[in-house]
Amino acid sequence: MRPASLALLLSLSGPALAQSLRVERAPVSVAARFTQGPFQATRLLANGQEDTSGQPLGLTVTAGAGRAVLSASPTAGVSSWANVLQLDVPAGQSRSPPFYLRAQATGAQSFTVAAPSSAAAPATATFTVTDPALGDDFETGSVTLQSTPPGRWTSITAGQGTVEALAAAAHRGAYGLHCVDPAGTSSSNFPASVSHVVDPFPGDLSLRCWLRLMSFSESEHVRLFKVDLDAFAAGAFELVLSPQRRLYVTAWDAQNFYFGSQSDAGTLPVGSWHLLEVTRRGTSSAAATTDAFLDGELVSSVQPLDVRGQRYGSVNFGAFFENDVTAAMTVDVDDARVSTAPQATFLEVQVPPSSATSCVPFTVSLRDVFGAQVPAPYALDLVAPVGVQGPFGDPACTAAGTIAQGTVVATRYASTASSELLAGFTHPDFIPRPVRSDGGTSPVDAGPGDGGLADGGSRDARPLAVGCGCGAGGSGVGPGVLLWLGLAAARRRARRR
Ligand SMILES: [Ca+2]
Ligand SMILES: [Ca+2]
Repeated sequence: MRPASLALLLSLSGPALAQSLRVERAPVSVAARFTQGPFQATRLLANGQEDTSGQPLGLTVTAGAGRAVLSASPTAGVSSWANVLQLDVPAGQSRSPPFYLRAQATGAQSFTVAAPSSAAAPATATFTVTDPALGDDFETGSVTLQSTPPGRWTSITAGQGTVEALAAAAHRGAYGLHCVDPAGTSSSNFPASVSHVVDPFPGDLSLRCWLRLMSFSESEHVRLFKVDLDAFAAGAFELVLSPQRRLYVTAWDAQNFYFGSQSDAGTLPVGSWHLLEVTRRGTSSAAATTDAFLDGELVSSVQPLDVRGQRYGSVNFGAFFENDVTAAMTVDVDDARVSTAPQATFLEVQVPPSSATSCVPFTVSLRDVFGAQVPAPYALDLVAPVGVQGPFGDPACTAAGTIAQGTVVATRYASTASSELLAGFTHPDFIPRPVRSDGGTSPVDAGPGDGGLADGGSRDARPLAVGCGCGAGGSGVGPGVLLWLGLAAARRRARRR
């Protein structure tokens, strides 16, 4: 992704050779608490060309106090971040050093670039800050923020191994993250992972990625996801792969006591892609839950803990930590995402029962593991099943039917001789959950106001209402129904512990 160019024209009066400044930055909207950038200021001649002939030019970059902090390095300690940053455009050069931003509050924000030694009026860049979130499909081919083009992560920890974006590691798109943790001999316990150090924040947090375990020595407990606290006094929670490839989640409470169990952990197969998720919810109460899901099914849960007061300091994916460096693992990661709310797990396709035309409508939505509808994290191009043309965006089946980022429920159309095939639309980032609609309620969550988890209902208060699966040719109980009954059983097991 190329940085969007935002022209900040500063009318520089006086003798300065620079006639204007331009600031380039990546997104128009940024996520709070995660490092954004790099940004760079460029001085331009009056004709718009870069000015490489000028004298040194001092710049002051200012973000609103309490709203955002700035730094010349994405990996510098938290203390080096401030809301005012001094930079110099060197003599004979047109560009400032790169600089980085951490927004601390959501909503409309800005930072200002000024050249105080000149008579230029300050110029302001505005952007929208969303809730804390990080997403990387690795399609830049880069990993860290300081790479060219920039990746998403503040650092790589490779120890004696390697961490890089490779085509062979892609689950979706052109690149994925390839992490090799060899059988080491040194004392390093940080084998092969990517990290993002965040401006500390508390609250609910969900992590997910597609992961393919290529090899594993099965001799050690290795942390795949790890969320650490800002003080590094202890972790917050983590997903562990143990020697029999059992996956289980662990967590620390507010007193730094450690909880976790392999008793009902799921098993991660070797050589195939799987969707791994860990969700922490209820952190404002004395009973936060931390659950791990394998391909949308609950596989491990830590008993409710009081984690109030914890503030997250970093998130990590890959092979983050092992007690015994002789453990070895190679793992591929793609579509890694972090957010404060549970994320999309399932792609649900609903087909109305009476669709006899050649251009047939159907609805598409994404749901999290708890059944709530969630917005599309990016624009979705669905994959049509064999024998179906589409999806289209119009009832005449003529226009492209990409689903825009942020869409919650979309109606799309497809050309097919049999509407039975429509439930076969897929997207590689989500678990398919085809539903034969009876024209009534959705199978899991009727949406806002139904008292389900999306409305703040309690963990197990959600009625496990399921679709009837009774459309033409339906078996009566579809895979989605079985999946949700399985989740309910897993929850009951978790409660019994
Ligand atoms: Ca990718
Ligand atoms: Ca190792």
